[in-house]
Amino acid sequence: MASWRPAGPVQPGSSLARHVLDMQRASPGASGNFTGLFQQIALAVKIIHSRVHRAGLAGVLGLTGETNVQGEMVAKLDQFSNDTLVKCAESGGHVCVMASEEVEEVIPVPLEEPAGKYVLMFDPLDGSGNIDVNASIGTIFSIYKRRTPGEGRGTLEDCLQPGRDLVASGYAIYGSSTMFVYTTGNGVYGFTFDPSVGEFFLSHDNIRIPKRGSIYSINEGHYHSWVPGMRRWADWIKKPEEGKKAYGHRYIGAMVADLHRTLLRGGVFCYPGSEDKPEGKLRLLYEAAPFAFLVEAAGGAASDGSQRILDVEPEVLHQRTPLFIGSSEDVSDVLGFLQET
Ligand code: P6P
Repeated sequence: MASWRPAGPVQPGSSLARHVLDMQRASPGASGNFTGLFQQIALAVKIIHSRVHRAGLAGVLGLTGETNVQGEMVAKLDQFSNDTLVKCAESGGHVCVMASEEVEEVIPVPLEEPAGKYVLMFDPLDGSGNIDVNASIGTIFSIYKRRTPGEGRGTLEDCLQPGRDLVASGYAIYGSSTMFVYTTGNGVYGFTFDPSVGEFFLSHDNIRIPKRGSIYSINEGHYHSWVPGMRRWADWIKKPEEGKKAYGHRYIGAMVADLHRTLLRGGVFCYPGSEDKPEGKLRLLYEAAPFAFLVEAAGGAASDGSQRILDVEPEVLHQRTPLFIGSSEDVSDVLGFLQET
């Protein structure tokens, strides 16, 4: 089983705001900008939480009639979540540029706002296909330091950074309760939202992923499109053998939910490429890299099938990548099958 210390009783010292402040104090040279940006992200998540939890009543279900850069129909809640994150983070001088899975180009900071030293990228509402069936969905974010010199507006170059240069990443999951999970690379911490107080409180202290789990998570419906090594692994993982139990299968269809379970319980999540789409479906900058940073910080592994996700150098903003992520031994098993001749 995964290990994390259940936090003690709710108290001011266990709030997300305080935890981030302590993290910032522990990092030499960190400025208040980091804490300020985190508080803006947390505010956006609280607003999205509020809308998600009354989506069925607030007329935000359904589609806007537009399609996003991925060619996917944009749900009203996707659009609302995207706009909320932009509006919360664009002021205060913490970021120099933003980018969103929902928006084709980089999102500039308004000219009337000062440009900061961080880059914020996000998938505002991941798994939005689950909205109308009341299944878990989530928000994923990444924070980098700007790469371009000076203090002006950031550019595409500031966004195209490998995951190993992340300053922080995290996600919110809007499920039976809303949780906020983040890392700065030094431990992974989970906070549960208390709507009666309007704050997140530490509930999962220093999450560690087991070296091996007992659940595999993949959309078996794509089985016949996979490369042979992927099909051999999928056949092997569910077959009991001497010294190896058959793994259980779980697949929620929203990466945040599947990876939250994987982080807490162990096991492996795979979204491989296929013969006609070798790069797969998931986005490197908005989904794979932030989760790879989290899972590696919890002691796990994340690969694109041939290299660490965190070492992949992005060339375009909406680059896709195959993803194999979770317990280190389970990820290693998948790579073994993929690399067999
Ligand atoms: P499929 C949601 O649309 C998403 O981007 C991820 O959150 C999820 O893991 C994946 O796509 C699901 O894709 O092909 O299994 O429906």
